[in-house]
Formats: sequence, structure tokens, C-alpha cells
Amino acid sequence: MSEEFMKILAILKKEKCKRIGIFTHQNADPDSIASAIGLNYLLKNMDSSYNINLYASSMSVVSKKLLMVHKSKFKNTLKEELDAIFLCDTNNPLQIGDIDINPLLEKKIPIFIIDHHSHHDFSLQAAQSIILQISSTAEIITSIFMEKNIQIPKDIATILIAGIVFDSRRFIYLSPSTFTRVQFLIDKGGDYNKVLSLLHTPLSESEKIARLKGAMRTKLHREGSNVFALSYVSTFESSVARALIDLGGSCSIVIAEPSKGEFRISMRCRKEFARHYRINLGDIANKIGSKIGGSGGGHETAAGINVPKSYDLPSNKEECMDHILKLFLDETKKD
Ligand SMILES: [Mn+2]
Repeated sequence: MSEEFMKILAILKKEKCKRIGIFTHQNADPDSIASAIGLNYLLKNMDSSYNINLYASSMSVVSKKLLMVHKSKFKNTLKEELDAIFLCDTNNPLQIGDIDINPLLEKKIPIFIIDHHSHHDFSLQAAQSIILQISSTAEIITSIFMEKNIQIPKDIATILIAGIVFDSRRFIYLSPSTFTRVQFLIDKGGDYNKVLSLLHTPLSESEKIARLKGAMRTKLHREGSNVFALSYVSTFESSVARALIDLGGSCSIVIAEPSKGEFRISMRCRKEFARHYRINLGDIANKIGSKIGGSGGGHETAAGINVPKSYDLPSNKEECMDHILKLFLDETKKD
């Protein structure tokens, strides 16, 4: 990974890029925050003359807690002139949210991607990317620290552990080197116990209600031994989708209508389900997203789609669920 990182530095030098923006996905989670902070440190360590800004259009509650460990400013609007941009923990500019980077893309400045999500065609536009489908982007950043033997401050080590623990869902989704990398961070002073207490967030009342309502409205569809659980809520769709898998679903699809502007669809599945159909939910979300004028992406067993209201989803919720299920099944039945 450090080889690709050195290539990125070489391009920055050749193109004389000093003003750098690191962008992460909307509703930034601990992995995206940790990897953006880690990347910022790595770049500064290589060349202190870089002027780097971090951007996140919105941020989760846990991510805000991480910023108490290592203070970093994430901007939610873009006002600066930039010479190069990084997409960190996303490979799709539509996932950046409300920050409009299109003017930058039109300028054809170098784009770099450091990410672990399933393939999106935008990554073909990157001058250089480091994309590995491992458990977290924080792991990619950690391995660059390891390979380049760069000193890592304790607070950044702690934040990177938080990114890994969060995205691996407390070591359920592992890469072959996850434990080695976490051990490295602990050896550098990263505080695992602090991470556990930072990431511990009891469910809010509204999330509990969303989960229970989501469970009550669940519609089942069976395909052989696989059970699809479909539901709808106004928000907390990913929490509901996870809960439906815990309840026994093989695959869950939860539709939310959080705002006037868009729908969001969250999908989860069991590993055996993904293997059975030889699918990656992230790819399916990407395909359905582009089919319905939105954008989607994710991983093998967890994915999401944002759908603009301009796409006419059936207003009847039952029909809407059937419609999305049909789009999903069409994708699983290809080839
Ligand atoms: Mn991630």
C-alpha cells in the first residue's frame, strides 16, 4: 500500500499541489473520520508545507465523540481553492452529500481515492487510488504508517483503532491482518479501552421506536430457504435493517423517507446469503441506484442507496417494498 501512497506523493509534487482537500462520505462514521485524520497526519508528515482541509457534510454522534480525542476541524462547506482532492472512505462523489465538488471535478485537478467499498466507476477517474475490499479504511491508513515506519501519535492511534473496531463491527468482519494492525496501534499507545467506551452509545428512544415499528411493519418474502424481510421507517433505516437480520432475516431491505428531497434504502444480509447468490450488496446497491437515478454502494453484506424524489417510487408503502424487492431480485438473477 505504501507504494501507491508514494505514487500519490509523487503526483502531488509533480503537479505542484499544495492546497489539498480530504473529503469523506455524508453522515461520516468513525472509520471515515479516523481515516481522514490519519491521512491528514501522514501527508503533513511527508511535507509540512501542505495546506490541508478536511470536509464532511454531516457527521454521526459517535464520530463527534472521536473528535474529542483528537481535535480536528471538518468543514461542511467548500469555500477554499484546492489543487488536489482525496476521497477517503468513499469512491463515489455523490456520497459526499451537500458539499458540491463538481466545480473541482471540472477543473480536472488530481483526484485520489483511499477506500474499501465495492467498485464504483468513478474510481476510474482517479489519478491514483488505494482501494482494497478489507474491513475498514482505517486499516489501509494504519498499514501505510506501518510500512513507512512513521511515528504515530497516541491519540491518532486510538482514533484509528476506533475506526477499525467500528467498521469491523467489533471484529466480526475481519481482514487477514486486522489483528496485526490493531496490535501495532496498541503498541504505539492506542487506547483500546477508551475506544470501547467511546463507541458505546445506548440506543436513543427514537431509534428503539424505529426498530420496533420497523419490525411491526415487516413484510416477508421467501426464496427457498432465504427469507427477505422488508420494511419502512422514517429514519434509522440502517439500524432497523440490522435488527431484522438479528431477528432471523437472510436479507433485509428498509426504505426511509427522511426528507422531502430523497428516499434512502438500507440493505443488510447474512454472509451465507451473499455467498449463496454470489453477490455483493454494494454492487447491487450501485446498480439499483443508477437504474433509479440515485446512487448506491457499500460492502458484501451492508449497503445503502440514496434515491432522489424525482424518481417516482410507488407512494403506497406495500407497493414500494414490492418494487424495490423486484429490482433486487432482478439483480440476483442476472447471469
Ligand atoms: Mn468505512
